[in-house]
Amino acid sequence: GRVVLGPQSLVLRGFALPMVDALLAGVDAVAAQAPFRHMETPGGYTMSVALTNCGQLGWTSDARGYRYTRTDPLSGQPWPAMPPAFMLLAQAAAAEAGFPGFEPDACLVNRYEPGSRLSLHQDRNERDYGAPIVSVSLGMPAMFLFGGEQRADKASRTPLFHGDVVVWGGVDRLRYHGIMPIKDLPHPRLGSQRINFTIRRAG
Ligand code: MD5
Ligand code: FE
Repeated sequence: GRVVLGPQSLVLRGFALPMVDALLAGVDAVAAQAPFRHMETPGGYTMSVALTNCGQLGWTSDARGYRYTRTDPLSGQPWPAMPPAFMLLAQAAAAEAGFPGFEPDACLVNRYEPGSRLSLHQDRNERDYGAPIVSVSLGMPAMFLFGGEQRADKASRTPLFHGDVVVWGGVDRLRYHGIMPIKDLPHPRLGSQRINFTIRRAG
């Protein structure tokens, strides 16, 4: 089913389930080339979420700030190519949500362990806010927080489950959002972790 989060954002429940095998193989291939790591924030904290990237551009955080780079700072090599299954799924979900012609060039892959969280933030390092962001959730469930355009705006809570796909765009693109600390509810396939990847047009 579909759950409306906002005027131009939508949860597609279970949309990724038919492709889970290919998606997990893609995550493993990406992580083999560009391992998950805990990045530093400009404020001096270490992120509780481990992340990596694939595609032409990858998101990085360090003491200097947040930005997209063409190479992995750990290896100096280009980020791994975006697995075809990621691209196909993202384009199908975007079209389904009313964003035809999505041409992503970046994918940020997050790995959560019990207790990992992502505090309220906006995604504003991409060049063109006209393109949507497509997010895929795998493994343990999470409680997604969805606020407004101001940090202080009240946030709604929506659970996200294995196989759910969310599409954000248009007027909802710059809304604050986050993930509550993950509870340890081991998943039959992925154990005590949650994988989320977000497919974007960054450049
Ligand atoms: C996650 N990831 O589940 C979360 C939520 C991120 C991030 O927030 O930046 O990697 S996926 C939700 C999301 C992503 C991008 C934009 C918006 C929501 N949004 O505009 O609300 O790991
Ligand atoms: Fe985000």
